[in-house]
Amino acid sequence: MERPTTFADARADWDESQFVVVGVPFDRTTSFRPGARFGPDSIRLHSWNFESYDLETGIDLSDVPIHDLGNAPEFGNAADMVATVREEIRPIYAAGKTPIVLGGDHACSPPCVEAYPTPGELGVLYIDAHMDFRASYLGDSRSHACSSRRIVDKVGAHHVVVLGVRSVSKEEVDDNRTIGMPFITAHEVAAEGIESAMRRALTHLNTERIYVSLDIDAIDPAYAAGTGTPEPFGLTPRDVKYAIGQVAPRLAGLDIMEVSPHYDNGNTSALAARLAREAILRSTMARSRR
Ligand SMILES: [Mn+2]
Repeated sequence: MERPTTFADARADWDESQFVVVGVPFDRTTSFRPGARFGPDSIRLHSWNFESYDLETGIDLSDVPIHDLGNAPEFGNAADMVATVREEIRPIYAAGKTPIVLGGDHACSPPCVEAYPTPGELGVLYIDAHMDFRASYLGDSRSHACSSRRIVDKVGAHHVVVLGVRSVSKEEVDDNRTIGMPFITAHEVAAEGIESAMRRALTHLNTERIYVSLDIDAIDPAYAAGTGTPEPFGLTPRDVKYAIGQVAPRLAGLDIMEVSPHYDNGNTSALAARLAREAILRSTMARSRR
């Protein structure tokens, strides 16, 4: 049996791999309850819960070339982390592979986007309970409260859609009046349905490739309690599964952030692992049809 310290079914070596799992055990910018640094290994552990065969797609993940690079090294401050993660992710894109990044707090996402070779051509679906649109938070422009703002800096406001948001400061709303980053609230998703919401999201994200950044707190705390800043009235796991499926044919990369296992009975880590597997499955299915 494989070491359960790797992501399940990650048997491929680097050269033959198509998907590359990377953990970023960093939570120094967490604004409420800490612990997301333990997310990557907990998600890996729970990934072994699942059958390698997927009933819906007919794909066996043991046939999909997945490589696990392990965790990025220890970090100092957020700026150190950003510089290190950029360098970890850059060769994955350069080799034509798809990064699957496990966090870590949401500060770990912008460097994964910044590492993309042509960020001006990349769309980003930013799934989160929070807008994360502060220019700076507590003196740190690399705080997890600023992550969508940093991504907008890199790819442009018209190439980012925030999905599932329901918590935002007045300043963020005011700033966005001039910047114009599109967002779809969790309340809108509940009212119109995820199919309609994703049609609207993909109207904005008319790029060839799309990166998905998933803050697990986008999903309702009833399903995903193991996170640092739980926010009621969230998306369902099926909403997010559907969103990932819609983006998968154009998937450039995926991250899953803010899983904080010490507030969890295991279900949040299991859900995160399953959604990472869903992205790999749906992307693989889309490739096989090309
Ligand atoms: Mn959040």
